[in-house]
Amino acid sequence: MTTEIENKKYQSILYEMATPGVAKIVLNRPDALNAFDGKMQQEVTQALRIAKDAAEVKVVVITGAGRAFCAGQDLVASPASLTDIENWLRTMYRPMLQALDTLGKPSLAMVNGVAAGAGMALAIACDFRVASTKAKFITAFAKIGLVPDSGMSYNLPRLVGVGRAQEMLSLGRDLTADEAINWGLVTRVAAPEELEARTLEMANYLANSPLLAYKMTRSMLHQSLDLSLDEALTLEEKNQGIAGSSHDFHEGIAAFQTKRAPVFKGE
Ligand code: LHQ
Repeated sequence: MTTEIENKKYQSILYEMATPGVAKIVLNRPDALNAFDGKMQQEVTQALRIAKDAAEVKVVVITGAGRAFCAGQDLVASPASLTDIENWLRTMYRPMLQALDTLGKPSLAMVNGVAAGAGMALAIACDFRVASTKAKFITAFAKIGLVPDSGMSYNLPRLVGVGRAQEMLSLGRDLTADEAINWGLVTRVAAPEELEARTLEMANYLANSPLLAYKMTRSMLHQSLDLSLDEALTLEEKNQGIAGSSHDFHEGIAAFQTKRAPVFKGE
């Protein structure tokens, strides 16, 4: 497998196959709570692009090494990030967020500990989040005089609503895992020792699901808030036409009629 060869190129992450079909990206600067040092954003971007093109990868899981998921921008080791933030965001974060958005495969954040600032932004840019009971969600930006970035102003209100997003961003409201699940910010909460198993359970379910339909569904949901009902109905008709002529639809019908489990191909 290419995994070991790839790992030699990485300094701030690990990239490996967790199970057949499921690639895992580990943010790997545990001494700095996996804070983004520039290199890390570039390596995550690179790993996401590799995962996108790899036929054997159906789902991507992102997690952190050690006790944290990610503490956001490294506020010590990357002076350039503090002198020209606009350029830093454009060159370091934008490619990573766009690589995630155009992955074309389900992404899961396995939130093992604190997710702060751009680290929380990365977690909420993933399609799903499984959080350890030790996880904490901290927007952090306002505490250092900043506005939300890395897609947080876009993704947070979509997940929790504008009022709650405002509360987290402007009133410094941090969330525990239990609060996050009540707010709809995470999909599942697991004990730390069960986190990986619960995450892989969900990842494996997705890996065996009709991934063409997944991809179109995700795109439809992302567009939905900006469409009129008429436009949404048109998009549904068009995409259902495509899904309805897919291998997976015919397989789904055949499996139902013969009372067996479907075997989807994502085609
Ligand atoms: C860190 C960091 C860190 C370096 C912990 N950097 N070392 C984009 C573009 C450009 C500019 C700015 O921002 C952005 C987007 C953003 O992400 S803004 C938000 C940046 N992040 C933060 O403001 C969070 C800062 N960290 C914290 O508030 C705390 O560390 C949290 C709440 C995450 C965890 O607290 P504790 O569990 O109490 O851990 P700790 O504070 O003791 O940290 C452990 C170590 O990790 C410590 O180092 P040390 O050598 O003393 O053991 C920290 O300095 C280091 N660390 N976050 N972002």
